[in-house]
Amino acid sequence: MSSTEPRFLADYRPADFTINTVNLSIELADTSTKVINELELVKQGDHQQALVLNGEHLTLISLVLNDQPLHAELYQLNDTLLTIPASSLPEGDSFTLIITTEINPLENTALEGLFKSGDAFCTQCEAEGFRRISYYLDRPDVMATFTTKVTADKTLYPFLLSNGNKIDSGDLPGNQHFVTWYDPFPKPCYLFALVAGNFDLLEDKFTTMSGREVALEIFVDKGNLAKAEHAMVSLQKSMAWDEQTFGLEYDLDIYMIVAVDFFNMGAMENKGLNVFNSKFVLADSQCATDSDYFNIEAVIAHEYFHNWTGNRVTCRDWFQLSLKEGLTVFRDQQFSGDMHSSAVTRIQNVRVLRSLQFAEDAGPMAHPIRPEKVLEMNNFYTLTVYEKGAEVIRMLHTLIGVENFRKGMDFYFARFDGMAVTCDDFINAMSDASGKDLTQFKLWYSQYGTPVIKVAQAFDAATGIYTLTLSQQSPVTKKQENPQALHIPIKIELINKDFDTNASVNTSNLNQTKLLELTQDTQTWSFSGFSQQPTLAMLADFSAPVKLDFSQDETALLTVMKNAENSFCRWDAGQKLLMSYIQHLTFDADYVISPALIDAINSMLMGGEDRAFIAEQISLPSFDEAAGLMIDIEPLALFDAISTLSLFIAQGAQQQLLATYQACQQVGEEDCVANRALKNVCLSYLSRLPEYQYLVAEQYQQAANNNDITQENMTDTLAALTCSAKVNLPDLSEQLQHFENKWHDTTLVMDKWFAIGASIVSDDIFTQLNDLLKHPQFTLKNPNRARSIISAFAMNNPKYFHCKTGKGYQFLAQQIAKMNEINPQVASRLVTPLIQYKSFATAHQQLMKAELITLHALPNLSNDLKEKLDAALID
Ligand code: B3K
Ligand code: ZN
Repeated sequence: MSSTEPRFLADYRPADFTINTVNLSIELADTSTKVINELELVKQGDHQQALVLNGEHLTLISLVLNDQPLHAELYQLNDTLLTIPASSLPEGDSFTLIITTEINPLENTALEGLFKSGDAFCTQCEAEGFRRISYYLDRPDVMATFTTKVTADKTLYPFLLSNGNKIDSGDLPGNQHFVTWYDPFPKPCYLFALVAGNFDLLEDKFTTMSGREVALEIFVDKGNLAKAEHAMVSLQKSMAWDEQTFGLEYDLDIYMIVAVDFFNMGAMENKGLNVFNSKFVLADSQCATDSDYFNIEAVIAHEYFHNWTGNRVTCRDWFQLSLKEGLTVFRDQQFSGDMHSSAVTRIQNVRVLRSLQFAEDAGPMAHPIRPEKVLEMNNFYTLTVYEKGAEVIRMLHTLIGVENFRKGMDFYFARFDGMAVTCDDFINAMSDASGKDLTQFKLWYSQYGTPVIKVAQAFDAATGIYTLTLSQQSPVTKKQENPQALHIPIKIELINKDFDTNASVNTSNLNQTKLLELTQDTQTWSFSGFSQQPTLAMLADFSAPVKLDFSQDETALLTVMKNAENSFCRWDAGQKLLMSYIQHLTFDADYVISPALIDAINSMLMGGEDRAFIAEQISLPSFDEAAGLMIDIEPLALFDAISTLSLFIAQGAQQQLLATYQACQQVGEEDCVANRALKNVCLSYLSRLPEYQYLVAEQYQQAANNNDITQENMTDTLAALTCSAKVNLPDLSEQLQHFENKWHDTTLVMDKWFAIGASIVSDDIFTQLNDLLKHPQFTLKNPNRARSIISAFAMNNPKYFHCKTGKGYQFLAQQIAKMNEINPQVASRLVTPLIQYKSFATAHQQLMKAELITLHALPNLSNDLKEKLDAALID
């Protein structure tokens, strides 16, 4: 339907017309919803351009221009545009246009625009979904005030919601009723929302720092009220945090969140009316895991923070997406770090970056955080724009310091409130606030790929001078022939203690922490006062999203693990050590692992760190994290290497793993999340040894099948089930049966059940997958459910996804082909593991590529998939 021509950042032009006010009247009906859209338009400047409005999947009923019907010969209509030539427009700069259209929400399985989620109506307009509701200037720099009247059946849809404040409501004949909303803040149409349904409502309030009372309302499916408490508390915490940290206060009298089951992504920050995937709202300890709780809090915060970074100040065009997303992810990460352990939060963010974003940045869809060419905008809600975008903001924060950063935020809002701006505008505000020249820093917005930093060290014993030389290289490719040196903050720690003797090697007897600013291709720094060579801990706090070309021997890594003050460096050194074994074992399955590793694991387990941190320390790099550090990956050898290492640790450290498992079980409510995290990592090791597998069964019983229901816990249940599935333990099928019987009515928990089913490490997996697809509760129309089988298999079952027959790749491609017809956006996300085929060894590459070619030949190939397949299959 949409244009098949890409758009370019360089082609940005301001709009020829703008819209001041929008008066919408929407009469809801399943297959024929009527939309009356009254616009006040103003010509921008002196020109004779046509008015060109976007519109897709709309049935046009009528057009009225300045109160006169506009007849068909006076405009042009095609599948994506409504064009009113200048000759048909009235004299003068301002005019009104009333557009009446009809749409079919029930048929809308793409879940963009207005659609049905179960029995409720809801909308998703970002990026370009409003054009599926009415003809409009669907671009973020056109900002209007919206008045929205929603009409629907009173029994089926007692709640009729839209943005802003409720200004009118009433009953109508035929059991219909209406509510009218007015949003005083001008906004782009991507922030428009409408919801209609029959919900349970959780109400609370928040008093802002200036003393205004804001009504907080969370709408959930009937029967789920108790599960919304955590979301409500998270919202209140987010509101308080943004006031304390950035002085940002909420602006409307009401903040509403609606949880729906059918949603393409996590949530959406529509002004005053967030729509959420129910996965990021509903929780109680019986049915949600600790990471569900964490994620709910983070996503609630993220959407709330958008009210300022995104809504009050928005993007000039979609190429600037990271302006709001990178910044808002940075803000939610800081918030999570403040609410929980900042060290563990940072580690978890870095794991995501290294395992998924680095792969994206090395694959065919690699793009700068501000892309320059886009065919389907929805393809650019990426780990690069979000997570690397947040790293770029974090680097800025590191370079100018917390106070200047705050000052820069104040400048940004003072200058741009109510406007649609660019990433450069943001950086300029930061530069003005700090007095720092950020010209070179801006290259992070236009260059793509993960830079590699090469590290060289020298030590002169005679002078006690330690010299560090760093060189940077961004990828050189056809798309990026001559990458420039970036401005990279590199935090280092020079450790002055010997691992073995604990003797000081520095006259001051303190570790030295430095912030180096790498701005050239190669740069050297010298540090004096050492009696022997210090040990280098690179990239404290992971100060930049880069890869290191730096090999450190076991002794140096053990020194960093033990003596670095920076917790990230302590963790990272341990991961490097583990990774070096994984690498050796991938190339040589008989490689002999040093028993020193067991000592290291034992001392981590007995170390004084907090238990959530220890859990991160002893967790092996995931398949994807390890793959990200390799080339020509032999996936099966890598899978076996990780399994071998895991078994080696389980055997060698079993006593301490068991002791830790038991110790964590005995702790009460205090730090229960950290205790469960560590306990369950121990269990995953122990489950590899037959003599401890009874622990898995015991834990499942206690957590999922307990006489005392208050003792039941989803984190522990799922951890036990995951062990059963990974090791394919004999109890697995009984446990899965029990779980299904217990939870068949709870959608979100059944998603977990499907995901476990898809990740069983068993030669029967393809039969199992087909059975799951035929399960009465399976449907590709619900994105969570679709992902619970398809993504869970492709992401969590590497042994069979990469099996050498190619069946795993074929399974994924077949599901994508079906999904292309139902929901192109979800189909396009699912294709990620296949388009990264070039990182794998030749035999796998060929099998994956064959599937991509088949997909490329599909009839009705969506733009979403086409853009990725074209990129993947070029040359
Ligand atoms: N802004 C939305 C994402 C919209 C995705 C459109 N395909 C949610 C968020 O980032 O907060
Ligand atoms: Zn966002």
